[in-house]
Amino acid sequence: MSVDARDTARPAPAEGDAPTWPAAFAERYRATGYWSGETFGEMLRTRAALHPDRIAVVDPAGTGRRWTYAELDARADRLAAGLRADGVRRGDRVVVQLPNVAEFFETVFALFRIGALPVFALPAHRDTEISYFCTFTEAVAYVVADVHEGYDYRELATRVRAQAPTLRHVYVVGDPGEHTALAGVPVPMDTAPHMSGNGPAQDPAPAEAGPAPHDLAFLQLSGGSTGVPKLIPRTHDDYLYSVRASAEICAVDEHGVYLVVLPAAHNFPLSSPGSLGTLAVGGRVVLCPSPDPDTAFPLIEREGVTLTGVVPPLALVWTEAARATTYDLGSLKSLLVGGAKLSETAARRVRPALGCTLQQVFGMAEGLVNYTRLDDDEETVVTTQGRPISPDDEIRIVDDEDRDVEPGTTGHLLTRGPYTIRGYWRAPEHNRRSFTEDGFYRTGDLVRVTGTGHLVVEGRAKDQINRGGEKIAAEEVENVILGHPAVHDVSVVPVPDDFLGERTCAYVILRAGAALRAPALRRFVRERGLAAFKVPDLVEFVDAFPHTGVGKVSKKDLRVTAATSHHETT
Ligand code: AMP
Ligand code: DBH
Repeated sequence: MSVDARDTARPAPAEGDAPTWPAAFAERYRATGYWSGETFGEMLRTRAALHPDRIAVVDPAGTGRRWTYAELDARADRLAAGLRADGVRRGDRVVVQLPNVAEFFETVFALFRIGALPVFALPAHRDTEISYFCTFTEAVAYVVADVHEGYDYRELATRVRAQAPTLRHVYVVGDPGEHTALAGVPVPMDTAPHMSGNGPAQDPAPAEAGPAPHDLAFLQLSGGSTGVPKLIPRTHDDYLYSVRASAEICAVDEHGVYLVVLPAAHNFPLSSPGSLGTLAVGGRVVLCPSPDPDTAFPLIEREGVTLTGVVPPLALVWTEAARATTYDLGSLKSLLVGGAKLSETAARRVRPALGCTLQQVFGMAEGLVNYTRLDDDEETVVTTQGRPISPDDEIRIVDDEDRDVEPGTTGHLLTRGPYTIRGYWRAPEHNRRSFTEDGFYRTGDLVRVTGTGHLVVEGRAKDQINRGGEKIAAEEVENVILGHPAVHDVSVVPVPDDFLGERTCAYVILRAGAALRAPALRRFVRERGLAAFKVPDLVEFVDAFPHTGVGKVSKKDLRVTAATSHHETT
């Protein structure tokens, strides 16, 4: 079926939510075959038809569940029918905040089939972030777990519901409390018959046709550098290309077993090559309820895990734990490490400790992902952050005036390509700053390119803290702290940290006569309902900030101060 034929059969989603690729680029990406004209819903359908009985998802929690491709496919259809009956429509937004449980895949594939857009929240997000996602995206539904790691998401949902007028449904995995159980979403009678068999379900009725491949599939989150997180609109075509190409680069095939160690909704474990890359080639996805070696190592042995992705601090913990472990990690072929810079020292430890290949991955939810390749020499693997997925990923390294720097020199990384967005969702003003006029994304990373085309991350120009792979926009935390009555001004900067790479330090100027101690300020941030990883690790009270020549607060100088001064533990 041609893309055009589909277009006339259904209404297009709201125009203008996000800039897209100019027609000439889109044509080229289709002609080269990067954009294959398939949706995620169709991808799963195809896999389920090819090998219905192969295991797709393993959720070891509780008594353990193993869903075959046919089962995942049928579950996605059944839930899609139920959600449709509840009024969830193509183009609607649904905030999904689930831990690493099998229902994550049931939910997102159901939404993919409807053409409703999951908004991928992280389990760590709290009132501030979730209320923002729900109101800004005008979400119609919110999907949560009941209780996870001692936190009751149903109570969060109750509070968020009171704030977000568009939110009609809260679906809960587990005990729903006052909300609706995801497992109890009723299946309308007329769709039930084809859901009951083991085989793939029939095509849905034309009136409820799903999305086109060039439609948005979901909204991913950006770590960002602004007061509120930015939403990243990814299409079926572009994302499916990036996950398939990633699977190829990481040599994942139907025998691949991927362990989801990081939160399942994060772009790295979702797509690099992640769960979706693994499902796209018929492999097996194993959910890891917690990233510690005591949980992960037994699963690696039992399930014969062949690859997984972790952030640098976790890579350190794992290499340390591997020395003493009694579990057999022999099935592990490669460990992907990314999200933050991996030191060369840490990189050198991976192979000896874990007996597997290291693949560094430097990626971003906005698109561009770089991998060291399996046939790269050891020096390249331990000293670079890889090279782009696609021959059509365009890379520019520029100075502050957007002029190309000399080859091999460090500068700002700009990129454009077949799976890098052309703009954030509903953010026209921000887009003018974050993208060049000819559509390059300003990554905010300072990078140099080696003679072999590998990228080395040398620093960051964006106002962000990278806390072991968890990104914190300084402005978001500053805005919350400014809400404290005793605070006159605040500046949040990174402090180097041996384990996390960076931690956050809030420099605070108090109002004249005001008294405030660090613990009280940290409690204030937490109580405002910000994710715990955004609560400043350190708080320093000062009388003034260093200023730049034009009178702006000099974060550069503050960073140096933060790096060189002795901090009291707060
Ligand atoms: P986000 O845009 O929130 O998806 O975060 C992506 C950012 O994470 C990149 O722009 C980098 O700043 C950082 N990042 C990801 N992987 C690496 C890596 N391997 N080394 C250094 N920084 C990384
Ligand atoms: O940090 C990231 O966002 C990231 C890291 C590695 C990412 O999005 C990815 C790989 O796809």
